Amino acid sequence: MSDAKSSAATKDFDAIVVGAGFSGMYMLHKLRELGLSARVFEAADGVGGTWYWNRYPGARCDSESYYYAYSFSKEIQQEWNWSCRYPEQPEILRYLNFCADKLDLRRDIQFNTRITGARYNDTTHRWDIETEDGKRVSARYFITAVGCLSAAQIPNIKGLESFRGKWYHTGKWPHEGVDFTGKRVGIIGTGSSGIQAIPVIAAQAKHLTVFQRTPNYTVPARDAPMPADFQKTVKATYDEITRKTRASVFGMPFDFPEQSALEATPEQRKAIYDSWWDKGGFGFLLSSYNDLIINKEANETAAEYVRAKIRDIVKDPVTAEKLTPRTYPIGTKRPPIDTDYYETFNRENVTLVDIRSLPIEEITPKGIRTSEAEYELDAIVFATGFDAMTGALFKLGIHGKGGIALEQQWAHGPQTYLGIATTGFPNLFIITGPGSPSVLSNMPVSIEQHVEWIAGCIQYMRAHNLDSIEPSEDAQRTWVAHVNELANETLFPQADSWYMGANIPGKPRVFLPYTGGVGPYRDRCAEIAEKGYEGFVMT
Ligand code: FAD
Ligand code: N01
Repeated sequence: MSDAKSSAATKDFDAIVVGAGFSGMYMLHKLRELGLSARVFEAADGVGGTWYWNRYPGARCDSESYYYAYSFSKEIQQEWNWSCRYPEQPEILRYLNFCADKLDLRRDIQFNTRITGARYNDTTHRWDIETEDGKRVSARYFITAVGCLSAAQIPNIKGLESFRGKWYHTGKWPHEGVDFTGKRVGIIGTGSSGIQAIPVIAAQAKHLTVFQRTPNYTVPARDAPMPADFQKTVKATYDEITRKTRASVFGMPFDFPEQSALEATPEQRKAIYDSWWDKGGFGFLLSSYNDLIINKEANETAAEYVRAKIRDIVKDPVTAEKLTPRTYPIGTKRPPIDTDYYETFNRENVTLVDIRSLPIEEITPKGIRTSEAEYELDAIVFATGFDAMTGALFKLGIHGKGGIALEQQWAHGPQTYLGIATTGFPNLFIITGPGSPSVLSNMPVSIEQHVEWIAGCIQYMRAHNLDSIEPSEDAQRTWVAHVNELANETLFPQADSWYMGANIPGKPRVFLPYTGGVGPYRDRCAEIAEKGYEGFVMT
């Protein structure tokens, strides 16, 4: 029997989900399968999450289309056709809308509704949830599907309000698009978003000035139309592809390489790196050698290869040097892939400003002033990223047992068990939370695994007449230590990345995702469930 009932003041559901991207959509589908009353709240006026918001020029995925998709529905897999290797944002948004139609999801999604408060009620043992406009709902299970990269980060630069031109953040791009024809544009940020946007904006704008704080290593994407015979093969072998992604390290259907970069001769290495550079995509880092992310010397061979490519591609040696990353190992910031990124700096209408040595001092009515010069601009694009993994969670205003705020509980870094749950917050489930593989993987694979695990857990609780679940303090402490220990065996902590919280002033420096791999993580979660949710306290 479902808890669903409504009154004038509150509506009660079995489960409330926040967010209608890949995560929230599938979660709703699974909750319905269990026969639960469920409601999804979504701030946007449509489904899609990341692909609803990130409409900047050049936005596309960098996981390949045939596995950057749901795998749970054979019908969806067989009916949907991808046009190319890395589809652009509108195509992925169309796909997610297609899935929402197919699963008839919209009738249980309340759009244009932001959740601003969620309190665990110590008396009713339910979650009391508040929307931005002051409406209240309650639920036994509170499931966050708010996305790891959904809280846009606009740096606090003096004078922004005085700027007379227009400004935009890549993650909140206007739906009607922006025409930069004839405009002088400045872009701040050279992460994945900047690297995708820069070549496209440069081709349109009168002039583009790129304000770069840290140079990035990027590898060509080599996008191409999806050959019909490949599409056919993929459709015929989806089961095998899915099996591989689920057992893999990064949620992609590739075999993990067996050789160390240090076992190869320089000539052999060059041949391997050349071949992956020519194929394009993440294979360069993930399929060439097995030790690039754990051994500094091995890593340096790949880093040096990319540095040489920059020198080859970029004609002006001063610009090439500015674009060359030297201060962190390759792959330790989320690797971008690109289409003509380094080549774009050969254009006459593109200027690169190194704001590490010549910092931005202020935004003026006319443009951006660094310690050296003022750049007159008609538009500024912030490609400055997100308050990753915890930003959107904290904005939910979550308070657990005894009224403790999640933000307070995690003041020194996230404390979770499996990245799914946290002590003191019963029946709160966090999809792709910190301490799970999430952003270190092809995300639909990790999202599906979390959604299915949560659904299995709720089913178990109902079958055993259990009211609440939360991690034991011991299990959580052991998991957090394990996550940190594994991260410290890699080179990841050596970069000032958003994985480390380094992009947000004052954020604790903790490596946020789980580095142990999608397959092993999945097995551990399954084992814990099989042992009656070992490490959890259930009442
Ligand atoms: P999201 O898609 O972020 O959806 C979260 C939703 O929650 C949003 O719609 C948001 O509006 C809503 N929400 C948040 N807070 C509230 C609130 N308080 N109240 C109401 N609603 C709220 N991953 C990959 O694996 N491969 C890729 O190629 C890839 N490309 C990416 C490209 C870009 C530009 C970005 C930004 C990310 C990319 N990612 C990629 C990561 C991507 O975020 C995930 O793949 C996936 O889309 C996440 O889905 P989600 O449903 O968990 O979160
Ligand atoms: O954000 P980022 P993003 N002053 O944080 C700079 C996914 N994604 O939106 O390196 C000046 O990576 C910052 O400089 P620095 C993917 O997971 C995927 O690009 O901190 N500069 C950096 O250059 C990705 O990793 C795709 O020194 C400032 C940039 O802004 C994640 O989303 C596409 C600054 C931010 O880079 C985030 O990517 C897009 C300041 N105050 C996104 N603050 C795909 O291709 C920040 N910067 C799939």
